[in-house]
Amino acid sequence: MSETVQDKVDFLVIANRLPVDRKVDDDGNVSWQSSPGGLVTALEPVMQRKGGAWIGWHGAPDEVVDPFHHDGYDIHPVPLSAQEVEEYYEGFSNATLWPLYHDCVVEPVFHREWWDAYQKVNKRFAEQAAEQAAEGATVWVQDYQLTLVPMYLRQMRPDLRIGFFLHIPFPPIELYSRLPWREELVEGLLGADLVGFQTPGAAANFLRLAKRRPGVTTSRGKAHTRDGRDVIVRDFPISIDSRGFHELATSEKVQAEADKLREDLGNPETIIFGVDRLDYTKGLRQRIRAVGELFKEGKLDPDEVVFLQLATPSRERVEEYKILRDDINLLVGQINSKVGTIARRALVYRNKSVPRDVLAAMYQVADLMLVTPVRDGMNLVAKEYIACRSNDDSALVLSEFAGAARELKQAYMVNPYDIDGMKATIMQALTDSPKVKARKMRSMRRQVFDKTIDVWADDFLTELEGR
Ligand code: GDG
Repeated sequence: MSETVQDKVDFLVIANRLPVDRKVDDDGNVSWQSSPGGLVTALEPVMQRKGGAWIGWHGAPDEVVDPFHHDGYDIHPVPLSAQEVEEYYEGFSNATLWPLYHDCVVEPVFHREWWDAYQKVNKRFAEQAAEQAAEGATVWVQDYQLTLVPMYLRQMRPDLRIGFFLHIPFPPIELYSRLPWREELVEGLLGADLVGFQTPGAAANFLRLAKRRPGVTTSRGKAHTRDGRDVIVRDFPISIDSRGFHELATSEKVQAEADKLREDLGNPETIIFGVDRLDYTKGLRQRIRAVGELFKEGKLDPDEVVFLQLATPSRERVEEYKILRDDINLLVGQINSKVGTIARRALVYRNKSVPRDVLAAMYQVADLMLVTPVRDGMNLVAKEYIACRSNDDSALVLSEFAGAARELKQAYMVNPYDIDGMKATIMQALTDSPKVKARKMRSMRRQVFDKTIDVWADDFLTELEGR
């Protein structure tokens, strides 16, 4: 395959961010390295096979970066100004749509200037794709930052096959209807041939809204548009590179890392673990409160049990995230001042990201995994734990409000708003017999190793290209 950027391609992915991170060495030489996300792992082989291109922002404002060839496919960086990052990304995407789509767990903020920027940037992404796509190409648009792209792209290039996948929940009509631009976003998605969601419930919520558009009718899993097209609407639950995670977690390097980690934590009998982006949708306040109370009440003994919580910094310039960070720091401080000792803390809280092998080691040592979002599209952490942890004497506590709860039915299910219920379930997960836990783990492992990220990508593209 050629090493130069192609003029036109048959397969394009459009996402807010590129799948590569820039590295600058000591001599100032610039190189780009694949960012190790699930989406990249799933789509790289597809793009290499089809000769594809990825369109997205490279992460630095006010800078134009020329397209380049990377690892078998083309990269087309889309420039964003500092003001656009503030208004389109931090504003409309992360302070309007993100909370609105997560059941308004914090109040969504509506600003007309943010909406203007959102439209402008979505148009730019669509224009870039229209330029790069060969006749009849397949274009796969990712996530809530780019909801208008299918509509713009169809106006520019009706010959394309356009798919859209939403990684986050899609809210019920009663909440969605607050959005001043609710019609426009529904029209945006109806520009696609296929709209995928994480769960059937999200797909049903969208179909209910589509049906309200003038001239649009719906029938099982389809919206029929004014211009006579059928838009398929259904769920495609996303997954992970299960084998890749398992191999990493059982490698010698990670085993050594796991031994070191256990030692660093003071070789406790039981390790409880949580890992999330520091986001208010992840239920951290409730989770930390529940575990803190169990320590305070003496149900968990700090001489035997450690709760390790990793919270990866996220969206730090958005107001609600600053508030959350301060709240959690305070809560952790309060708990640790009452239980445990300075030498041995009950709650080990780390507010920084770790390399993937360290994360795999954390999954490996975790006897109990807590995944308790108040709302989550899927939640990959739950699946990663199942793929990495090889000991059968393990348990996953999972919120019923995560998309993953539909598939990981054998998890210990909780309602994160019910702190007493969550405490009781955590204790049950810790004290159930090894036989019960082993049965649950085996069943969830089957699920996670059967339905991998490749299956997800294949399902979506087969449906899209079969049209
Ligand atoms: C959105 C939706 C949906 C976290 N800390 C570190 C680290 N991570 C990795 C995890 C996992 C990923 O980040 C988080 O994925 P989630 O699915 O849990 O959550 P979101 O970021 O909110 O993702 C979600 C997902 O899209 C996919 O469609 O499931 O519902 O909200 O992979 O492992 N990775 C490393 N170090 C860390 O410190 N290396």
